[in-house]
Amino acid sequence: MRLDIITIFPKMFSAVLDESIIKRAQLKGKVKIYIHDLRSYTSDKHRKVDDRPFGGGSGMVMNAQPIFDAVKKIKREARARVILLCPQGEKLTQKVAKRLSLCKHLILICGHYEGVDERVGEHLADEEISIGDYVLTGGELPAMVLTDTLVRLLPGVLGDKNSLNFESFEGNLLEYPQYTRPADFRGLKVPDLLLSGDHTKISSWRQKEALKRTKERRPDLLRKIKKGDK
Ligand code: 9D3
Repeated sequence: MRLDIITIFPKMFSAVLDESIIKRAQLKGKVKIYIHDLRSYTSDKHRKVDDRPFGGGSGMVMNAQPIFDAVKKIKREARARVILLCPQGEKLTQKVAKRLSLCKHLILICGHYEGVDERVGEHLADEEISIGDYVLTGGELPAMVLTDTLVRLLPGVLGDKNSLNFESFEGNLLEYPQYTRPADFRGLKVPDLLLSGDHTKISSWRQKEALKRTKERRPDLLRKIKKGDK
């Protein structure tokens, strides 16, 4: 997979993308990630990338020109699906991530300020994605969240743990409680059953706990399972 990310804050990305699993995925050649500074595409002599909204109102709106030109230049090298990260987009779910993880090449556009000129969403982006119903200061963190969830789905990035069966289960039930050593931490004990070595019992305990937690904390997920959603 190739990812091109267009942003006015290119420095924000290295702390996330150059560490841990995403770093390893890049080194293994599973994903190529290119960060593009939007300012280098502006035709404005002061390198401006935003302006006041037509019709008035507070805040600034990002200009269409540098974004259109950046995408055009990137697409000259290879065709790609263009995604605008914005609060009005389709909410990112594991299902959306799986669909996008099948794309060979994505261009991610990070908005900032009060928003992006509507013509970007209407005439340039193939789709718009939000990461949830809360207000951020820009699309950079959402682009990193999307990148993270896509990269871990690419074949060969995680181990064989990453099977589709396992993932569809994981997507709709919360995980069972996990413990590691010591078995007694300052008087707080690990359930005896987990120390028993009886894997049949352990497995059914985990299933029961996962279901119990999901009922308590995320009943919406159980309704989804009943409807056959993934
Ligand atoms: C004035 C109305 N605001 C919309 C709720 C304007 C606005 C707020 C924040 C416009 C852009 C932003 C910056 N956020 C994003 O670009 C963004 C975002 C988000 O704020 N929440 C969840 N997902 C995303 S994806 C991009």
